[in-house]
Amino acid sequence: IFAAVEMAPRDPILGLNEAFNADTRATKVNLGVGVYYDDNGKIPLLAAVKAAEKARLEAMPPRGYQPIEGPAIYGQAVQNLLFGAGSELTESGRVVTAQALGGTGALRIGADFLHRMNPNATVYISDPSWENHRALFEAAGFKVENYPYYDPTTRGVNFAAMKAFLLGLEAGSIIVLHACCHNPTGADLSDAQWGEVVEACRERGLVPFLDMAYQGFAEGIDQDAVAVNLFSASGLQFFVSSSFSKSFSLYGERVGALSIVTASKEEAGRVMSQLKRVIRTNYSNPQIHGGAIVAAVLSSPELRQQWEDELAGMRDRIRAMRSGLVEQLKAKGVEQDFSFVIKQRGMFSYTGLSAAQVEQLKNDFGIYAVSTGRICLAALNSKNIGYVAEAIAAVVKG
Ligand code: PLP
Ligand code: TYF
Repeated sequence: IFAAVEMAPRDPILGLNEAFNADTRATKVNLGVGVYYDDNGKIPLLAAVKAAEKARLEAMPPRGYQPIEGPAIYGQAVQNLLFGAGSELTESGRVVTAQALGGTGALRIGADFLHRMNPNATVYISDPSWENHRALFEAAGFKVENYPYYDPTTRGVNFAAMKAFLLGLEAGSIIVLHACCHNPTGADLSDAQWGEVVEACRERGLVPFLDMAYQGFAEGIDQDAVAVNLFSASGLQFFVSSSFSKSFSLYGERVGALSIVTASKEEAGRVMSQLKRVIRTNYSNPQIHGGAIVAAVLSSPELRQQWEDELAGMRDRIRAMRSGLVEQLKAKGVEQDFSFVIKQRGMFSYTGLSAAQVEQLKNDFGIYAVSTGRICLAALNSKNIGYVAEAIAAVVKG
């Protein structure tokens, strides 16, 4: 049966973990995968999560099947985060939300649903984008192309090229947009540019798919929802995938959601019926635990406040690591200007390090980064930042 099965390539990011784990050097640092570590290098268990989990364990609830789309309290909590509690959209019944297996699962049920509707549409992702976007939409059956995004000379977005490209697309094209904290570059659109993207989507009849995997990691919950808010105000229909892997530090619980903004309550009913069909044929209904914790935190005013404070703590620590790295590189005599690292948002920086320099970081220092030069700032801490700065200084000075 398996004689002709070829070896598949490893995921370029998750594959790094295997190499990192096999490395026996005590000073090794994993700047590859996008995971938030605290200053002790540990993945935190948030106090708000701990409190909600404790209450659940004490209640010992039965474990029946969930509704296909997850419980209503979860969908409501997700909508409040994205669109604002009491907003026109959340009240209108025009939005459908389904719990999903992380942000990846949300993207995938969205992709499967879209493919049933319009299998011939092309999906456009940013150049560059999260490694899994292309593979995921291709696996759902779509043709996937890039739209212009990052400009290595300015280390920002080439917005003129992006906009011109969008304005040239065929109606019905699906455009995947990073709602905030662009992965891998850390370069986001300005609010005004988001407004222009919304108008381009309207003008060309595009299908916007916002990927929100880092809400709260740039400026704050509401501030990071600018793109979602502008699309909401436009009256257009669009998709949003949410991930709580990072913002709740619940990676392995696989908690996320897909929200689809439709034109009317009646349309929402039809859309949900089809989305449920997609979910049923994939995994039937979502798991209970992680979603129940997120819903409990978001629907308790005290826990929600505690979570927002903890999220702000993660955000501030990443920012401190950004400025710390820039300072230390300067202190180690690096002449190249790295101040762009401070302006980038979210967990990542596109450092401009070449694949050869990344290889040298690994071989000579046991520091693992993605071959594109992407590093995860959230893996730096007060103990390893000096070592990492010294290593980067060594490789850039050649
Ligand atoms: N989208 C982007 C842009 C991401 O960086 C990630 C990271 O994991 C995801 C989606 C997937 O989220 P999850 O880990 O919740 O599946
Ligand atoms: O980009 C990252 O590092 C995170 C984690 O297939 C991740 O988004 C990476 C690859 C992957 C799934 C998650």
